[in-house]
Amino acid sequence: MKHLLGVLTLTLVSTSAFAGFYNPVTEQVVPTVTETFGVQHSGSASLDSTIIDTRGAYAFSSIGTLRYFDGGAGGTQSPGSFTLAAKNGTSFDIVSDYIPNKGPAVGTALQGGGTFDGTALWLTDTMFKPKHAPAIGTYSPGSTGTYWDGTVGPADTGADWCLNSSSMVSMALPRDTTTKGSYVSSFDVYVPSHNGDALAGSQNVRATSYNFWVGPYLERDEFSLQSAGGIGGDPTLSVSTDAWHKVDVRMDFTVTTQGPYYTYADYYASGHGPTDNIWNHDSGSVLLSYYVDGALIRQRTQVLDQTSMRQRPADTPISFSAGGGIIRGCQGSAPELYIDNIMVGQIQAAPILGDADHNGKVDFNDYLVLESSFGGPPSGVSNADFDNSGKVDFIDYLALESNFGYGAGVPEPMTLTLLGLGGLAIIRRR
Ligand SMILES: [Ca+2]
Ligand SMILES: [Ca+2]
Ligand SMILES: [Ca+2]
Repeated sequence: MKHLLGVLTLTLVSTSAFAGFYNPVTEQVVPTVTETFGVQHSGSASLDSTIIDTRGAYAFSSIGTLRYFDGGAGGTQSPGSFTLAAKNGTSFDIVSDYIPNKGPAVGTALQGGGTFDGTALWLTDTMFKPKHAPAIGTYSPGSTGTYWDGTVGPADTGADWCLNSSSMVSMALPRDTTTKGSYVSSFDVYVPSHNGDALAGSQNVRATSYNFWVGPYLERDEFSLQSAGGIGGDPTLSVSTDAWHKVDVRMDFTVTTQGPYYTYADYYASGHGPTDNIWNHDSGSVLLSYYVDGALIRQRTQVLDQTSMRQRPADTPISFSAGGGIIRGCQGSAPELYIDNIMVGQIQAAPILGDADHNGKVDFNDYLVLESSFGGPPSGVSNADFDNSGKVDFIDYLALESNFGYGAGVPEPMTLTLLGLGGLAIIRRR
C-alpha cells in the first residue's frame, strides 16, 4: 500500500523542468508558455514564427542582434559565417574587434537533462557579413557595415528579448483585494568562448565566464513595470562559457488593489485621460529569486512602478514574461549567447490527494464523491481520480484513506469508522 501511494504522489507532482526552486511536496508548476524555437536547418534566421520580441531601451534593431539560430546546415548560420562586431574596449561605442560567430553543437548536454536540438534564440553584438563589419576603432552606431541580409547599418548597441504581447502571462487583480501569485520563468543559456579584444591588451584572453542580464519583463496594460534586460536590467548572472546552463527566476507577487476606480468606458466617455482624483491606489511588489543550475544566486524585492500601477483602469491584470539581454559594450570576449527552451509557468499549491471536492480537507464528503463515481470516469468539478488514470478505482481510495483527516485536525473516530465500512463496501463491489 505504501509503495502504491509513493508512486501516486510522484506522478502527480513531478514537473522536473522546474526542479530546484519550489517545494515539490507542497507546490507544483503548471507551464503556461513554452518556446523551443523552430525546425533545425530551416534555412531561416527570422524570428517571425517564434513568440520572441525585442523590448527595452536597447532593443533598437531586429536586424543584427536578435536572430533565430537553426544549426547552420546549408551554410547560412554555421560557425564562422558571420562577423560579430565586438565593442569591448575602453568605450562602449567603439568597434574594437571582429569575432567569427560560434554556435553550440547539436547534442551538447543541457544542464537540466537532455541535449541541445540545434535551434535557439541568438543574441549578438553585432552580426555582419564576413569582412563587412564597421572598421575597428570607429564609433558604432555611426559606422556602417553590411548586415547578414545585404542591408547596411551600424553595429547595434545591445539586444533585449522578451515574449511578445500575445504570449505574456497575466495575473488577474480583483478589486479591493490583496492578490498573491507565484510564477517561474526558465530557460537554457549557452555562451561560446571567444578570444578577446586585440586592442585592449589585458582583455586579449579567452573568457571562461560571462555576465548577462536577466530580467523578467513586467507590465500592466502595456505600461512597463520593469523592463527586460539590457542596461537597467537586473541582475547580472554569471555562467561559464562553452557549456549550457539553466536559469530560473521565481516571481512571488503581492498586489493590493484599492479604488477609486475608472474603466475604459469612463475613459472614452470623458473624452480625456484619467485625472489625479480618479486614479486608483493599486500597489504591489514582487520578490524575485534568481537561480543558475538550481542554485539560488540572488533575491531582491521589486516595487511595481507606482505610476504605471495606478494610472490603469480597474481590473487590468499584471502581465509578464521571461526576458533578458546581452550586456552592451565591455562584454569581455563573449559577444554572443544562445537561449533555448524558454518556459513560463504558474506555481500552485500541489493537489492534496484525497481532496475530491477541493476544499483543502480530506474528509467523509470526499469519500462520498469517490463512492459516487467509483468504477467509472470522474464526473463534474469534484474529481476523485487522484492519479489522473481516467478512472476512479481502488488506488484512488487508498490515496484518500492515506490522507484522511488532512486539514481537519484529528479525525473523529466515528468518521473513521464510516470510512472503513465504506471502503469495505467498495472492495466487496469490485
Ligand atoms: Ca531548441
Ligand atoms: Ca475535501
Ligand atoms: Ca484513478
